[in-house]
Amino acid sequence: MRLSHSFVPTLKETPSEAQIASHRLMLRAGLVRQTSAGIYAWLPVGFRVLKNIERIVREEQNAAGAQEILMPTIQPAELWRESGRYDGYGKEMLRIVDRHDRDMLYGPTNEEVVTDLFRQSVKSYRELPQILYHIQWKFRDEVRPRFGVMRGREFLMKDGYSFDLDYAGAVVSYRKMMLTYMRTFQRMGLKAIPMEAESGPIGGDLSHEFIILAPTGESQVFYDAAFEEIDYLSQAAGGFSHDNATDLERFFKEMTTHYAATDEKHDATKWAQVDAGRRREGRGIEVGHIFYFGTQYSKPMGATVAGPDGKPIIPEMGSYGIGVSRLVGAVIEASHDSAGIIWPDSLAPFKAAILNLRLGDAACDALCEALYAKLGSAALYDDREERAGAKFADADLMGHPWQIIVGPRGAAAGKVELKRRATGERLELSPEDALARIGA
Ligand code: 5CA
Repeated sequence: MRLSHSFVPTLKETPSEAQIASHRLMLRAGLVRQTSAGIYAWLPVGFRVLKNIERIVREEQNAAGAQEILMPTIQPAELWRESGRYDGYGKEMLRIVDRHDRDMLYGPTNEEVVTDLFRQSVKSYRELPQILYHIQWKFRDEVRPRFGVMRGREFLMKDGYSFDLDYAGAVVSYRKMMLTYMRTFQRMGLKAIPMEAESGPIGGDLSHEFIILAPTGESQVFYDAAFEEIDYLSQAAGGFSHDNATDLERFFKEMTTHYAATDEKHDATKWAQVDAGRRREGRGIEVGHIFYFGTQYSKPMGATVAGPDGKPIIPEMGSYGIGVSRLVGAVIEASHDSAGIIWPDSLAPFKAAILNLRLGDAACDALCEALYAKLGSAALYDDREERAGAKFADADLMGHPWQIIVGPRGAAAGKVELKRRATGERLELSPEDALARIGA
């Protein structure tokens, strides 16, 4: 993308409405703009990050055998009357009446719709287990939308739903999703910790939140540093496979043996038993939440499959959420400095920025164009008529993992400067070596 002709409205001033770093940085770096309270438009740079998060979530869901579908945002109230949640859900639900006076709603979550899909089509025990997921916009009319996309009213969620024949099967699905989540967050450069949680309006009796540490988190959390030492992606000995119930059991045991709790569930006596050097405490942001709720929806909605003896079986269900749009803010909370965002390589909107420090200088222009031709959509080419200082500041603000800096002296000698945003390290290199180093 050429910055001179792109829709990247960066701000020099700190927007006064933003209370936390990620919200300020998302507005300043031109990732999003608010349309109304808690509702945001995603601009090209923010949209790229959102798509990168989606891609990792999708790859890991698919690898675990979950099947992607796309359910509607608008749902009929009828289904929520069947499950018994329509009246109780309260003011957080956006209720809509259509031209035929039918009660509709903008989905805050999809347990009812997915259970309805399932009961229409799945008839035999032989078809189970199944996990279905989608990545779709939700609406919750939060009392206090705040912190930008972290607590929005409209937000993007990955929500998955599992159907099993019995409790033992449901536990395997639950553990499989838990491992899938740990992998997903690790690929995003995040240390997410699973913590036992209340199940709230989703219901059920087994639930875990996935929490990352950041000073602006909404709850106080406590955990054993042992969680940070585990490599969830490793396939080597000691690693975990989600295709194997024994591995999943060992994994779940590991996740539930080490201490981890939010302030709601904190137990000071157990905490005191954790080795002092391994105690980690701070504010936490919830980036995912999983639930096992048995037949809470399948039973009232009459979803059954025929068992081996022809008798109906009511499937055991769970649901699994990841806050896709919240993660954009959460990652920035976990990874920024006073100059701006520091994107992890896996989520960066652009792998590299090319900074042309002397637009109009024949050597600078030629070198930048050649680099841009090589990098294509992986690069943001800063070809604006701006001072070098402004280009440096914007590149740091936007947080590209790499900056390729092209000035007239270097260009004349066939050299560029390569800067790594995370460490500040700078090297003078040939353009070929710079490209090789960033893996292009
Ligand atoms: N049906 C279940 C799981 S699929 C469910 O809705 N779970 S949830 O309510 O916990 O939401 C899942 C995730 O969505 C949360 O962990 C959080 O990361 C994200 N989320 C929830 N509310 C908001 C919000 N108002 N703004 C941004 N993200 C949110």
